[in-house]
Amino acid sequence: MFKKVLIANRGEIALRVIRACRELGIATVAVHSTADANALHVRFADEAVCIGPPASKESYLNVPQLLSAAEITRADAIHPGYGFLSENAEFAEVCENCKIRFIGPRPEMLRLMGNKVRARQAAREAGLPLLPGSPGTVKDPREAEAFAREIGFPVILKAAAGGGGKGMKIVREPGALAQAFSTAQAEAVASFSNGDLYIERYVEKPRHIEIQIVADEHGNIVHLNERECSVQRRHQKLIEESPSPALTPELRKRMGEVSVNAMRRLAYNNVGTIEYLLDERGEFYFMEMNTRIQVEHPVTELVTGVDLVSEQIRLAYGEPLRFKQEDVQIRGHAIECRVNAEDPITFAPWPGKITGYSVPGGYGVRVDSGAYENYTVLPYYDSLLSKLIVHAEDRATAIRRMQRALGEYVVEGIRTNIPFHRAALAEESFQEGNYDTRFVERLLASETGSRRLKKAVEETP
Ligand code: MV4
Repeated sequence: MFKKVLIANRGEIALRVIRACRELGIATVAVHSTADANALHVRFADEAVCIGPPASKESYLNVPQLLSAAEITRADAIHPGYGFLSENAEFAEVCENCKIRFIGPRPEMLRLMGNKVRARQAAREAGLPLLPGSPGTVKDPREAEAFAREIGFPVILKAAAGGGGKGMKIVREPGALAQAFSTAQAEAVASFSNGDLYIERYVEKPRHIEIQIVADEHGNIVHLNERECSVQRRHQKLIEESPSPALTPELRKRMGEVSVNAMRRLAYNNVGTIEYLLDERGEFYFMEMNTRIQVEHPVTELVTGVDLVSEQIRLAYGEPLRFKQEDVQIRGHAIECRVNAEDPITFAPWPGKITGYSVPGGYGVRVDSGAYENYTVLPYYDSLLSKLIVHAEDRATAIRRMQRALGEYVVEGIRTNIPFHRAALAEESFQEGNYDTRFVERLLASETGSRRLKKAVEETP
């Protein structure tokens, strides 16, 4: 097994990786910016190296600094966590060239899935269902219009280098195509320095369902069922759950099987997630693939009993998967609420010092967080403060447990979105499991939703 792993990340995911390493008997190296000197991942790791000033570009994204830190500490592997360099093919390549194992898929897999047009082509060749759309990039509005007439309106223009909704434009009629094309292209150039666009049929009220994959270096591939991630705002997930209330056992089996078959054809390795859109008719379509451990991995861990981070590290070392598809079962239900340091109504980031802090606990409650009393939430990084995850025998019990846990959570000195989560869990559509990607938008626009949210803000001490 690896002797020493450097964690090229911060916050709760750095802690999560350190914990897995400790249980595997692997020494750990934390890296941190000057602003993160007091962070928990720095304290919990065996060693820590300061890699630069607060700005991510100069620290957590600073490849030469990270490699120097790995070399002086003699780390034999780097775990990138999520975000930052986790899906950066060049970084993964540089690690391998320096004889440091990158804990993740091979660089070419990161490169393939990083380009949404190439990923879409690879997915089709691997047998995954796609929405009708352009087979490659569309050069100009004229070509886009030709495809749109073939597909039928509404259509959506997406950036080849995109993901996360940037450079995306919905087009409802032929007359709006030219303008949408130039706006999407300009956005894509500004965000990714790549203006390539492709076009697809637009699905009005999709659910976001993703399948978790684990694959070893010996051709064994298993799926760990789905996560339902439809509760999002501006492409930021807020609540995830597993299993999805939208899937029948038959659909779950089918989505799992086509995903595994596709990953076999691509010779995928390590952990990964295939994102699908599920339409109102129960048809699913490949959207994109994430080649990293994801924020919401704990819901899968709780219902399958698989320690995904530990498994990921073993897989990167070359160990075979220790279970088969038949061994994977669904035990109960898990829900995750992302607790962000932000205003619960405007969603504006709210960094600052946490003056009072008490975390929920008890049966079936897990909190993954780098926060503690007197910790200062920094303005330089994302606003995720904590992941509150519950596990119960069924969905109704899990919802009640989450409501109980949210009620126990005390965070003083800053604002958090805990009141938003209380309002969301109280929604009938959430409780019935009858929601889609427009859920948050509807909650905020509705009389009962906004009233509940205001009340939850007042009731949160
Ligand atoms: C779509 C779509 C509807 N139809 N594609 C959003 C982010 C990017 N990964 C893809 N996204 C979407 N693609 C077609 N053909 C709707 C979305 C979408 C969405 C998807 C998943 C979760 C939340 C979403 C919120 C708005 C739009």
